[in-house]
Amino acid sequence: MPNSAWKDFETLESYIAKEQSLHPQSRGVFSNLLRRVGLASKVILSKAQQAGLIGVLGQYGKVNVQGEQQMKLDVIANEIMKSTFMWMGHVFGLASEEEEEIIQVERRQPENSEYIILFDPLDGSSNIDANVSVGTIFSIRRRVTNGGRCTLEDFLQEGSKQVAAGYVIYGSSTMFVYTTGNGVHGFTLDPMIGEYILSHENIRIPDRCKCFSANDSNYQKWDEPTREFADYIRYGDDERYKKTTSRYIGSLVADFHRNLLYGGVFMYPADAKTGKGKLRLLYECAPLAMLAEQAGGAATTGRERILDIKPTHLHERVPFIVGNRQEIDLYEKMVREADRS
Ligand code: AHM
Ligand code: MG
Repeated sequence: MPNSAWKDFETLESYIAKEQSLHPQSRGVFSNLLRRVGLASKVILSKAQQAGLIGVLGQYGKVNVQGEQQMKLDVIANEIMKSTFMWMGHVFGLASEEEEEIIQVERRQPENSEYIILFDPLDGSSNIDANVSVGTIFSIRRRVTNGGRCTLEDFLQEGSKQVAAGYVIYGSSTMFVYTTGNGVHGFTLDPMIGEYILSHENIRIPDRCKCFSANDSNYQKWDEPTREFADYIRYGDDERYKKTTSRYIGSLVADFHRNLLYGGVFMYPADAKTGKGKLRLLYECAPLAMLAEQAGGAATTGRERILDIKPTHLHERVPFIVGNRQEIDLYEKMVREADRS
């Protein structure tokens, strides 16, 4: 068989269309939104691949050869995400880690605009100078108000109300991973043809705790049950953790993605003094929690399921422990026991 033989691969486009055809009443609006995330991610990727060059060129007066102002990559990624959805029908509002306020999308017929999109345009960007994997996280929800403009209320919804969530990881290969509540599916970008190809259908977190992921330098700041949990997994005698290894990149999408494929637990718990976590609920924790649950895992603060939290503000931070169901149950049990004593 010659190497050039065409094989009919499942692309992101065709897969989304197939999922849409399961809902005959669907108008394809939502499918279009997902496709646009795919498109935006390719534009972000093209910029991320010039990361080193942007830095180098930036030293010379911060203006590139085209005479454009040099910008940090997370700002560039934010602009790309905004412009991708700003003029798209049916999108009513946006929220981004990079923007203090919600972004209104002006509509002549607001009654036809039923979706809002939240995103972290380039998570882990502090690692980018060291060529570490970064990612774009997104969450799609239906608006809940019916006025002419979207309001904060449209955004402050529980994660359980998400209609889709996912991320793109820009790593040794680029992958688009998403769920619409019907399993988790992963697509790998074939750079030669510029298409995402289905490579990981119906991802399930393997039932083993291969990786334990946390920023260990915070150990002294964690509360007692959290330290107990970390010690139990890392140093305890439980057979299940004999082969567990510590792995922490410090880039959420990359840490989450590895654990999704290998099994394990990632945690960014609260600082015991402030009671606050670091990661943001609406566009970091909730989308990853939906993916984890759809893959058979779970996500918690220790006291509450992440998807049940009713946010009170846009950039709210929560403790975030995510991974295999068994480890999340164990952590919640340790927290409950500590609360009782
Ligand atoms: P960012 O959104 O500003 O990139 O910060 C979030 C990142 C996550 O990617 C990662 O899990 C975490 O911060 C790492 O934090 P730390 O350096 O404290 O371990
Ligand atoms: Mg982030």
